[in-house]
Amino acid sequence: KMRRKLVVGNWKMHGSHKANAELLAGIVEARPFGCDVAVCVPFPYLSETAVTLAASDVRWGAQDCSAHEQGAYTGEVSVGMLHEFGCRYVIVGHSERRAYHGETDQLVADKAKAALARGITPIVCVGETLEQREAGETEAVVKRQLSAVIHTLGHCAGEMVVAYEPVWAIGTGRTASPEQAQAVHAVLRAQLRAATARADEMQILYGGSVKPDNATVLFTQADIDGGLIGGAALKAKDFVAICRAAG
Ligand code: G2H
Repeated sequence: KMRRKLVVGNWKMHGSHKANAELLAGIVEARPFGCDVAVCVPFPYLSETAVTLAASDVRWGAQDCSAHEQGAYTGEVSVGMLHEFGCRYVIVGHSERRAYHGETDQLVADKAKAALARGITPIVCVGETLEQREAGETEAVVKRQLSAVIHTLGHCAGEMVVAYEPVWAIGTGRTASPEQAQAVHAVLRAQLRAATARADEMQILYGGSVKPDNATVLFTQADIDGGLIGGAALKAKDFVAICRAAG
């Protein structure tokens, strides 16, 4: 397989100056990994993260962005601002944003487009709830979510990273089996192939309770090109082990 793997830590709303310094030092010291590695940190910590990682090949990014360029949007952060802090990636459409902040497929797509316009790679999250899986709607749901992004990005669709995160596996300790995950990744890859000639070079990440002890088997699936890591990205030891599993 020619695709390089990518492991992204999604810190969510965790961190402190002290904890970040330890975590980032632990990651930097453990290099090289043989895969692409990034951390997506809370906005206030972008500055220190950029300084700490600048001389390394570890990349960084944010966990959300505004779809707007600038303006009267209190509390929002623009992709221009992320660009000034050297962000390589921004997560968009994480299920927590969709669920708790009412983000629609179209808003997620608009955020992805705004990111690419600034040269920042959007990590577009898709995934079904437990209810949807049990109703047999998994394929339809993830296809609908990805379709909005594909249409909005147009000829740039090949430049995004996609993350499949089954909502029922997020932070629950319940992971999709490698076969379940691979099946959905194959569906997403097929959908991307219909949209862009770059589909076979694109990274499709799996997210949802990835840990050091399940990472290897997940990452050896044909269409799983790495992971989006939440809880296990908060401890250098675990995150490093997952990066090694991908490398
Ligand atoms: C899914 C994942 C990271 P966790 O949200 O995006 O979190 O690994 O804690 O399930």
